[in-house]
Amino acid sequence: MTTSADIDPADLAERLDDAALTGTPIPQLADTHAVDVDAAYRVQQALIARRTGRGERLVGVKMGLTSQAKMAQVGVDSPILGQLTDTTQVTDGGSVDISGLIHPRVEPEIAFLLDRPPTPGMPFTDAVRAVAPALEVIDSRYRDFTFSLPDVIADNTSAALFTIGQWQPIPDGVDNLGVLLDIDGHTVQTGSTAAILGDPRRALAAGIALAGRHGPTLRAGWIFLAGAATAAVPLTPGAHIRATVHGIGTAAFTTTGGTP
Ligand code: OOG
Ligand code: MG
Repeated sequence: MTTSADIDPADLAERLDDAALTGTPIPQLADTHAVDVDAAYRVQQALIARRTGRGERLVGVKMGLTSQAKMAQVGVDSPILGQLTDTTQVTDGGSVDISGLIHPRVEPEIAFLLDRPPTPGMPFTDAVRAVAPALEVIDSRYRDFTFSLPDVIADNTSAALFTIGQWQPIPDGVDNLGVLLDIDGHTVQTGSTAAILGDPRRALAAGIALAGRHGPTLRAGWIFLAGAATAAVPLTPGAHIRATVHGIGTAAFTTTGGTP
């Protein structure tokens, strides 16, 4: 077992990157490396550096594990921050081939559009220009979708794909909006934005704090995903997926591809 002082973030990032590129799951890093939370964010940064080096562009960040439903599903109980790139955004109403993914799941979310680089304590309506319903596809690069807190941070919080619905003006309240996840017209998950740390504005505050400590620097125009309000559901090819956030609208895509 190594200690977190002598792990090589670039080496661990390469393992995770290869797993994603080849669609081949890997053992947890924590099985062989004593990666703590700080070191795990360094691995995530090295992973994103590999991807931006290939031409991907950062377009935002995402919170993970901000609801009890999500924490219980994966057995990790601490909010985490991941990064979103342009090539992983699926157009609202579009279709996406998921055959390269390992064991994808989909979850309904609420997204914020950052109006300026947010700072701790900045009023929500100063930091955020618009809100939108969103879908996130997560795909752990670890075998059996099983991981520790540092593992999932290093793996860019299982981020795979995301879709943002139409941006809307900030409604009077964002803290108790009904959330639905529909697959092929059947509602498979129901929840409320209240499940997201009691109020998704707290997810923004938590994200600002995590970004301040571990990076990246948040920018005007970036997307901020607040984290799923419900548990995630396995994603299969040939499915029509829709998230509804009451009072805000819907976000949807269709999957194609062979069995993942
Ligand atoms: C970790 C990512 C969690 C969310 O919205 O809670 C996440 C995972 O569940 O694999 O994106
Ligand atoms: Mg998510």
